[in-house]
Amino acid sequence: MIEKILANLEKSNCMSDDTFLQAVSEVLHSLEPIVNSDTRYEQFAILERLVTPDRVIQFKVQWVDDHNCVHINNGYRIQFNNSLGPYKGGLRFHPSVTTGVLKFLAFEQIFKNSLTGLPIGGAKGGSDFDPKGKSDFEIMKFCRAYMRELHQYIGARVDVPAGDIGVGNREIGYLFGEYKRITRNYDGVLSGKPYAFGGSLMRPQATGYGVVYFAREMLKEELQESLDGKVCTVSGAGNVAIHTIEKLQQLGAIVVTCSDSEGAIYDPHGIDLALLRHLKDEGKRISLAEYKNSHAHALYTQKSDYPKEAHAVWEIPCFAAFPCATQNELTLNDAQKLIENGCVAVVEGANMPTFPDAIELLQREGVLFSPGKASNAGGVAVSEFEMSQNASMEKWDFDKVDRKLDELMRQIYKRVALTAKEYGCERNFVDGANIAAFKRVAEAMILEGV
Ligand code: NDP
Ligand code: 2IT
Repeated sequence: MIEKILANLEKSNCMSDDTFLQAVSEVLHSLEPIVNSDTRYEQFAILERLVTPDRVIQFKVQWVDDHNCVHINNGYRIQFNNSLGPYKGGLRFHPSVTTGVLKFLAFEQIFKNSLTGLPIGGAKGGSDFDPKGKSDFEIMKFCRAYMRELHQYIGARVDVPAGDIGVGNREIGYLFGEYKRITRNYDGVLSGKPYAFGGSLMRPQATGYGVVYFAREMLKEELQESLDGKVCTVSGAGNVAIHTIEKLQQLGAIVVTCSDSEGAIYDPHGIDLALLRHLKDEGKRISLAEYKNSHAHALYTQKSDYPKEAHAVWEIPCFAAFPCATQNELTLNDAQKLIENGCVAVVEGANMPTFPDAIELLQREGVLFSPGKASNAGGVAVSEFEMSQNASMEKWDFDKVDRKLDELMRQIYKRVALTAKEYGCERNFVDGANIAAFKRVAEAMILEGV
């Protein structure tokens, strides 16, 4: 049955949907031990319905730059599944955005959101707009133009977008401003808002901190190990990477790498986070090569000097590795290097950063591997906390959000580990996550009828 569904999907999806097919294939194969355990799954066509988005919305975004030139971009929102709650998931502004990429992200989001145990469905959106090199005013004008279309499809109880690559606090602020101007509604229609108007404390930190809370729990339970004093490698230099590095450092780990789309830094003394923040502050996006100007001992490697299948970050010996940049950034070759160098855990901060053959190798060699849908769920969880605060007109303090996030990440780890054990695939956190998430969504889909 699984092979038939995949073959049908391949037939009906164009080549640009590669990442979507990759994500679906992983999930469906994980579900093999469970699909025949309940006759209702077939009766209600749960798998076929689960791999088909409820709605793929595409629209034109037209805006004017600082030199009065008119630009047109594609805007999207994919509402994949709302069985567990309002559609929920980020917006990505990056030139690589296509319906295929957003379908994979929205599909993954269904499972991630299910794992949180919170009432949120799965969605994703964005645009092929490239924020790089744009002025603050151009970003604002693009966000307003994007919201002129998007506002028709979202709502605090309908669909609640948030940030992702290229979309942070600043962009969400502009998007919210425009939503309010058009609709006059001051409700929690977006999460990740600036704190000044309805944002939650700790939302900026939540994904990265959550990744580390998950890693801490997994290492403690599986290996009786801690992160204190351990060398860790992180890829990326954006929101998720920076807050992963920050929390790792707070727990005593020595983080020696970071990277962006052009290159990687290896600093054996430990990444200077204040400098990294200075280089990558919203809008500035200065090249990481500049890191060396004040830290001559650090090594900068240009990405273009490397073959496609190798990444400088993953060649550095480490105890644990945290891919936090983008999809498909850790190859089989990289996994081999990590294993050779004695890495004991790979904890995904990004969405699907590890290639399937690399995951298989890591698992076979006994490296603990946590899929992003489990370990990066802290971001969307705190988004839901923000929705909760908005709905009740409350404001929670930092410690309360932090405590709830820590507790939620530990619960996700437990749910995933226990499910893996229950279905005979102990320590396979990919299968554990997919099965646990699926059971909750499938039950809701059955109960709500077709
Ligand atoms: P940011 O835009 O803040 O940072 C993205 C980072 O990844 C940048 O350093 C960027 O480098 C690098 N990057 C982006 N695209 C590529 C590429 N094609 N090749 C190499 N490097 C690339 O995004 P986030 O930190 O928010 O997101 C990072 C990952 O985490 C994504 O996979 C996202 O889906 C996931 N995620 C994000 C959450 C959130 O709350 N923000 C929640 C859960 C997951 P450069 O600046 O040079 O482009
Ligand atoms: O991938 C993700 O989980 C996000 N980009 C965050 C989604 C959200 O709604 O906070």
